[in-house]
Parts: sequence; C-alpha cells; structure tokens
Amino acid sequence: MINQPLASAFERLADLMEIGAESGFRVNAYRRVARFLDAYTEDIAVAAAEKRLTDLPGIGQATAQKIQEFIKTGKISLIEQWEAKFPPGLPDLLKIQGLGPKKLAAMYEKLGVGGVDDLRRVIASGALAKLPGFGAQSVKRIEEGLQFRERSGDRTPYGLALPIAESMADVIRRIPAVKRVEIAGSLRRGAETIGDVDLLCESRDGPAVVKAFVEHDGVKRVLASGDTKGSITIETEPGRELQIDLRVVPADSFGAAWQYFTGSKEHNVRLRERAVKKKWRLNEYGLFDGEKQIAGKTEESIYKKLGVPCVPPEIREDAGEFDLGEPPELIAVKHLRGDLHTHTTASDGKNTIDEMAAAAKHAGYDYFAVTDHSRSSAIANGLSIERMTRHIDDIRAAEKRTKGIAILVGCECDILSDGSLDYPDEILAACDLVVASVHSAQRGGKASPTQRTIKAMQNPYVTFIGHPTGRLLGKRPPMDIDMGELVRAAADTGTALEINASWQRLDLKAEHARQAIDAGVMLVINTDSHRIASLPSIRHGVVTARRGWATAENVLNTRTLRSLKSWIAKKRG
Ligand code: DGT
Ligand code: CA
Ligand code: CA
Ligand code: ZN
Repeated sequence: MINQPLASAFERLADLMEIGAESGFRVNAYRRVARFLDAYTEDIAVAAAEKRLTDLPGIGQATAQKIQEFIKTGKISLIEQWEAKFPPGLPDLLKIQGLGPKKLAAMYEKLGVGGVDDLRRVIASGALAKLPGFGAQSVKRIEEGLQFRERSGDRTPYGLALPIAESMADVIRRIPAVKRVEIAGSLRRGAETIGDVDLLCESRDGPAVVKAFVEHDGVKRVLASGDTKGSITIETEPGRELQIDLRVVPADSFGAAWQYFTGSKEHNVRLRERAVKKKWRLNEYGLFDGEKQIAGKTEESIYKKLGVPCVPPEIREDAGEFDLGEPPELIAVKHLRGDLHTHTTASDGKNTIDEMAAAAKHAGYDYFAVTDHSRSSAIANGLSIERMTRHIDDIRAAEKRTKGIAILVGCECDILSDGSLDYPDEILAACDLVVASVHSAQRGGKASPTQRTIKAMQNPYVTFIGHPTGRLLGKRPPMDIDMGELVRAAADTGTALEINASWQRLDLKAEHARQAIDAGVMLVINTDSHRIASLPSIRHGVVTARRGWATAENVLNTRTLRSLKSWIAKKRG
C-alpha cells in the first residue's frame, strides 16, 4: 500500500514548511493528513481511483491533487520546491535526536547552519548554546545525537533493509532466465544492521540477469556490472543509500554459494577448517575432494558431509553452534499466540481497540493485550487514573462483543525516575497484565536505570519490562544497564523481559536475549504497535530471539491463554 510512503511525504512537507517558518495552520493541516493516512486502513490509491479523496476527513482539493500526483509520479512537486529553498544538508539534520524543525529554523536563520559541518562548528564555538531556546543541556543532547548518528555510520537497520531486499528479489524473480532467488549475507542471518544486501540467483544466463538487475527502475547508482555479479545502490531515504550485490550461480553450486555468502565469515572459517581436516576443499562453488565435487547443490549436503549440524542462519556466528549435536528448533512466528504490547487511540495509538482486535485476529492470534501509556507519559497522551479506569471498562466491553480473539487488559506503566511505578497497585491489579517501561530520564534519573528497573520488577503486578535498554537504532544509545544484574533480578522476581520487535528498537538485542535465557528468564516478543500496520513487524522480534538461540519454551506469548494467565498469576501470588 502507498499509504505509508505518502504519509511520510506529507510529514516531510510539514517539516520543510516548518523549517521555512510557514504558518502553523498549514503545517498542522499537513501533519493531520499524514496522521490520517498513517491510520487509514484501506488503500488510499483505491479511494483516489474512485475520486473519493475529498470525502475523507481533512483532505481538500489541494491535498487530493498532491495525493494523485504522488500516486502517478512517486513524488510531490511542492516538496521539491521546498527542498530547493534550503541547503541540501539541512533537512537531514532532522534525523538527529533532539533536533526538531523549530530548532533547525532558528539555527538556519540566526547562525546560517546548513548541514552537519556547520552544526559541529556552532556547537564547538558555543554559539548554539547562546541561541534563545537552546541552552547547555539541549546542546549537549544534540551533540550526543550527532555523535551517535556518526558512529552508527552507514549500516542500515534490518527492518528497513528487509522489505527493500524482498522487493528487489521479486524483481529478479520475474526476469525470464531466473530459476530461483534467495537472500544471503547478514540479512539472512537477521543481523540488527546490514552493511549491504547479498542476493543470490540461479540462472544459466548471468549477463542477461545482471543487465536486467542493474537497469531496473529503482537503481540509484551502478557500482559493478559483470557476467555473474552486479552491484547497485538504492536510496532508502534522502541522502542515504543501500548497496545490493547480486551473484548469479548455476544449480550445482547453489547450495555452496548460498552457504558461503550467508556467512558469517567467522562461521565459514570454522567450517572450512573441518573440510581441510578431511583433506577436502570448501569454497563458494562446492565441497571438493581433489577435482571431484562431493557436495554443494544444497546447503544441507555440505554440512552433512562435514558432520556438523546445519544450523539456522541466525546462529551461524561461531558462538557455539558447532558444539550442537542436532540443529535446534528455534522460535518461529507460527509459535506465537498473541501480541502483549500494543497501543490504541486511548493514548498515542492510531487505531481503536476494535480495529486492533480485528487485525490481531486476522494475524491468527488467540489473544492480544491493550497496553496504553500511563499518566506521566504526557507526550504519549498517557491516561490519568480516571481515564484509565474508563479505558479498562472500554476494553472489557470490546472483549465481550469480539468473537474469535481474547482481549487482555493491560497498561504500559512508566517506571519513574526513582524506580516507583506511575500507577497505584489498585490500577495495576485491575489489569490482566502490566508492562513496565522507562520512558523518561534515561540518563540522570534519581536512581540508576538498573536500580529503577529492578525496583519495578519487585512489584508483583509487573508482568514484564518493555524495551529494557531504551535504545533506538542509529539514534539513541541504550541506557547504562548492568544486564547481568538485570537478568538475575528478572529470574528472582519471575518477571519476563521483552524483545521489542519494532525495527527501531530490537530491544532486548540478541546477545542480551541469550544472556536472559541462560539465566532462566522468560522472554516475551511484542511489536509495541501503535497502528495495525505494525503488527507484522513481529517477525523482526522473532529473528532477534532466534539470534539469541530462543526456542518456543523460552517465550511467554507462545503459551495458550490459560497457561499465560497462570504464569502471570504465579508472580501475583
Ligand atoms: P554486512 O554486509 O557487513 O552486514 O555483513 P555480511 O556478513 O553480509 O558480509 P559481506 O556482505 O561482506 O559478505 C557476505 C558473506 O560472504 C559473509 O557473511 C561471508 C562471505 N564472505 C565474504 N568475504 C569473505 C571472506 O573473506 N572469507 C570468508 N570465509 N567468507 C567471506
Ligand atoms: Ca552483506
Ligand atoms: Ca556483500
Ligand atoms: Zn509501548
């Protein structure tokens, strides 16, 4: 659906206009359109084709025209006009944590900041801190955001790279000479960030395939174009590109190439040692005894010959997988029976309880939990005790009228700066489950983040900790958490730890998930969805759990509703 990219386009338009100090009225109107599109459950292209756009709330003639233009051309010319007004590096600064359009406008007008280099200069000279509305604290945050973004370099988050790779794989699949296409590399292993995408295809006509690949519409730059290999880039967002490598191999070598280019390098080195010990040779063309190929049509054939388990790609990291007797059965999406961390319009979600319920049911779940924000999360429209009390009734009423899926009453309760919880126990007790999360003072709370979280876990109503380290990939570093202490306390108190599947978070990350499992801690995989379109991102959480060696037994929301409830009841005593 074009709804999401279109919503982002209107959001960008609003940002640009706000940087340009355009009237708040028009800016807000475009933000409302973006929010509407974001939450709109039907395909906006259908409404456009049926000339119904202006029947929709907040969409007038002018906006309808822009939507039509975007559907036809993939862009909105007004955005380009606005972009032309500023130095090209200026809008990109919006991606730095702590910098919004208003601050950018001030920096641009008063100090002539037009990009990252200028920003660094005005931070160093102290000029930025002197600007009204900035101050030392806010400049420090901006500086941290800038440094963090630079450190994360040009790796692309898994959740952004995956859909791009999948649609490129579909494009290649439609080339006539192509028999088969697969994803390899770090993306197949489910790494949290991706250096480049590696695709593999089976064909006997390499040159034709590579030609079609590098000449495809969406290609930004061609880096290499040979007989069996092509390399291109795709623009993921303005100013950022993702490299995609394609290799063309014959059927007899497909398994060997897939194994080799899946990696990791460390895993491959160990595997090659096994081959050498047997006086064989292993490379991307196959496993060879002298000149004779003895395996390589499939991956399994290679592992089998070498006498090592053919483990899932997610755990090919030389982190103990060679010591396994059998390949483990890791957790899969099909094992999950429900999503236990979601938001609705009651706080900052875009869809109602009923819409979320219908979508969760459609996803095949047996249950899901509504966990809106608690009162202190003002920016997330957190619920006062009175509103929460009514919300609980609303959820129970929705549960009564909904068939085919159980709706659990929950809340995402803030862990305050001293580690106390944002709601009194009576409210928590009225919920079926409670997510406790740190949302404020990630640095410099009254107690350390570890101590705050442990204190929250000691409350019997806290079922699990949401996004335990608070990181945002490429944007915000994790809180300073002592993971060893945290998982011990989780085990002691019978509190589960979340793997938040949102692609910006992936929190816990894989290494921490494995540490938790080793300590006997229960994991729970949730999307933290703020709209129904986010529910499928559960698979990012599952991949992260797999990289942490999780099986279905390690994950709370693989349980039946009855077994889930009794697990929660055990901690409540
Ligand atoms: P990335 O792209 O940085 O996220 O990580 P990968 O793992 O996708 O690395 P990449 O794209 O450089 O190479 C893809 C795979 O090809 C890698 O996982 C293993 C294999 N490979 C590449 N270069 C070597 C090498 O020098 N030795 C061995 N054993 N394998 C290699
Ligand atoms: Ca790669
Ligand atoms: Ca590569
Ligand atoms: Zn949440």
